[in-house]
Amino acid sequence: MASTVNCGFVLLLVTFVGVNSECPDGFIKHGASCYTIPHVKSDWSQATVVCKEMNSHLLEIEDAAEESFIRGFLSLHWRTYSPALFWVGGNDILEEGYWEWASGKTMTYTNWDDGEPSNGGSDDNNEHCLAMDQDAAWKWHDQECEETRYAICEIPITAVIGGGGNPGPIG
Ligand SMILES: [Ca+2]
Ligand SMILES: [Ca+2]
Repeated sequence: MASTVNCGFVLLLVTFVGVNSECPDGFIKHGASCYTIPHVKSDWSQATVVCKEMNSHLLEIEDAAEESFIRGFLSLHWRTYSPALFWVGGNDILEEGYWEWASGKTMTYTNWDDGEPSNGGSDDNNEHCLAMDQDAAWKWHDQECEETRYAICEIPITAVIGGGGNPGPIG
């Protein structure tokens, strides 16, 4: 009787601690999200799939604090990526000049580099995906979605708590 009660208590404790303080393996926590950059290069569309396969989505930068964290992360780790070019979830694929996140959320915070988004200039008109590159000091650029970059992936903590990926201990 007593051991059954203890077992239940321990399981509850493990579950509680797990959902509140842990990101999935390989992700690091900042604010209300977990982040990772897999060492996998692809075009922008495939980058959304790379994140989805890790139960995450392509990064959505929602304020200066989040961008500051990402820039710090990139500044520490960009040398392990070659070339140091990265995809973020922003795009104007559906309607030129209307930038939104891959989830469909409206983009409320932006930090475009001077002259960006350029849409490739008057000759090309084909840049619809948001990139953060080391050679642009991480300032936002629109680039051709077919180019090859690394995906920056994000999981909101609420999604981790909500589960879907992790069934937890078997009772
Ligand atoms: Ca565009
Ligand atoms: Ca551009």
